[in-house]
Amino acid sequence: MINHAIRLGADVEAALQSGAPIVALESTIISHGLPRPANFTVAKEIEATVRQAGAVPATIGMIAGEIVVGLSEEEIRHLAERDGVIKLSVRDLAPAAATRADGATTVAATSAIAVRAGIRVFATGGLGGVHRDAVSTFDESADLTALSRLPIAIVCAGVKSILDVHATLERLETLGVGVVGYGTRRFPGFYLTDAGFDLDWSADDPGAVAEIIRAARAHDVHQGALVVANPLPVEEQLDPALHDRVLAEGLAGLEREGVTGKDVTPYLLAHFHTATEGKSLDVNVRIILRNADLAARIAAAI
Ligand code: PSU
Ligand code: MN
Repeated sequence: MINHAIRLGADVEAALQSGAPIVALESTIISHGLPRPANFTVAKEIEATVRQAGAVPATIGMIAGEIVVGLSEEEIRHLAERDGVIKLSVRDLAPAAATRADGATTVAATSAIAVRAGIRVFATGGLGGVHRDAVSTFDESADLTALSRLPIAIVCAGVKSILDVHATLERLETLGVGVVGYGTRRFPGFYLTDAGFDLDWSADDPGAVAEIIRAARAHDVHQGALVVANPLPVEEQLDPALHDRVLAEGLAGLEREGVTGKDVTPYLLAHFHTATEGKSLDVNVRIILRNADLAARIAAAI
């Protein structure tokens, strides 16, 4: 019989016991979102950023069938460098565990595991959402449904700009996921500062976000997640003309090469990273590090 208990890293276990701030981090961004060898370096930088801002990082993933909250450096290297690491959404966790797979957890799976472990703040790059051709493919990220039922604050630069952002915002509303702009009432567009849509709520500092989280906990009425949408400064965004051109090429490539389902997002991100000669990679890294820093400050302020 396999023991299927979730394993906590030593730092995470100590922080949970003492009530120290913790930030959950996903591993799909490492295995499927960023190219090698930058992915391993960036994963370490993300953790260092969280520590510098006063919280304990808990990178989440699966090693040989075991869910780990607080992967060690060697385990992160393993997920970053090995071929055959599986992209795991919530529904994949049990079959992957039963077959002792190595897997990287998406936003959906990472948030579900974090909440189970007692962690309530999470940092990533951009959320999954409704894909542009969803009217015919029904391709909508399980991130959305996971966030509809999980009490976690997720710091991100909005949803990935490869998606139908407007449809995704509508779905977030339907699913009851809270959205608050960090220092803005405009929804950010991941690589781009502004995706072109207004938000109803904003918060200007970590304390203001923490107050929203405290209110939600005290009420115990709203069960869904809080998306803290943290835009890149305009001078750091990807050039919008370059963005639109590369995205159009990438979408055409999906069609030509018959890419569907869970391969769509990794395909488009990889296309961006090669077609912009690394410019989108630099932007993606900036996004993640900024979000990791903010998430740690929010966790410390709660
Ligand atoms: N954000 C990034 N890079 C990524 C992802 C998010 O900056 O690679 C990953 C997350 O793990 C997210 C997943 O959950 O992409 C969404 O994939 P899909 O569209 O197949 O649900
Ligand atoms: Mn999908």
